[in-house]
Amino acid sequence: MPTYAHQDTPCAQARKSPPLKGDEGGCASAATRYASNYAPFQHFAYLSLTIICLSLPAHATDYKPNVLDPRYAHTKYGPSRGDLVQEFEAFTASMDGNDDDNGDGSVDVWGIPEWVAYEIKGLPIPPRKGPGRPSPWITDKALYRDRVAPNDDSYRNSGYDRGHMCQKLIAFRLGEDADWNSHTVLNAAPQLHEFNDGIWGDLEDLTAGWADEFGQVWVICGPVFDNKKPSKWIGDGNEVRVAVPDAFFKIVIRERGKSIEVLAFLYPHENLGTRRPYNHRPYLASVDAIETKTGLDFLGRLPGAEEKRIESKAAAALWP
Ligand SMILES: [Ca+2]
Ligand SMILES: [Ca+2]
Ligand SMILES: [Ca+2]
Ligand SMILES: [Ca+2]
Repeated sequence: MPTYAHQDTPCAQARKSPPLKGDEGGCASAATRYASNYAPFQHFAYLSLTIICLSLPAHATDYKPNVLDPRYAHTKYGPSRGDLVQEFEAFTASMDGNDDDNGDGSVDVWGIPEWVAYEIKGLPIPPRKGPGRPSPWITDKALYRDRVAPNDDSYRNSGYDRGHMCQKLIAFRLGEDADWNSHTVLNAAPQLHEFNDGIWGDLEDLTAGWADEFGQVWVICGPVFDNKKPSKWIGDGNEVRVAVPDAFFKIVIRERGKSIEVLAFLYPHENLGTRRPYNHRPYLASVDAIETKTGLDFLGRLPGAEEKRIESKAAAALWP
């Protein structure tokens, strides 16, 4: 089973992430606390903070408090490894790092998560609409400084949506702060608007509905690149480049007694229609196919024979 470090805030986690250089902070809330505790310096601190805030670029949206809920096991069904793993209340994200994903001997940095995993618990009255969203999207300051994560600038005017891997409304099930914190580039990948607002959004709604019907489901989703090598990028000038996926996968798991049932989907990143109802059946895939394309390993907690059996076949139909 994966053992991911727990932390209180994304900032704290960023400081712990081993591949990164030392982070001297960057949490505005910490600076604010400091200022209010030292009265003689308060005026000076306030002025300084004002100057700092005025000179901050437009990407300075900050996280809200990220309090992890121990009732959730977002990575219960994998993947069994992660790059730069950060836990959020509503999901766990693994940002792609400075590694060589396609094994060609040179480092590649995608600017997006390799996977995002989350548990969705069913609700008797699911939310239909969440609160307002931050603009611009949040970045991780340490990862941004190391040019591993983009900020919102890379997406702006790129022609692509900031596609949520864990949907805003699904995150909102855990509250307003969880909803807010879902607007992080660690939970985003460039998506065509027709794809994001179309078949991808429809599957998100279906997935939330399955959680309500079956009590809980687990989701793992992320990008797929042909030959594990991105061919399209966004990000101009000095902006951090962000790879545009060729396809997206989503694996949905539900528990039935001691076993599990799985629906695995693989969608080409295209306009697959803009009207409901969508036909998701042609995109059902085997977990094996997704593991081959991504190099990730899912469902590692199952006994070997069962893992093999479940992963080898695509489901014949969606759940009712
Ligand atoms: Ca990687
Ligand atoms: Ca990489
Ligand atoms: Ca490479
Ligand atoms: Ca597996």
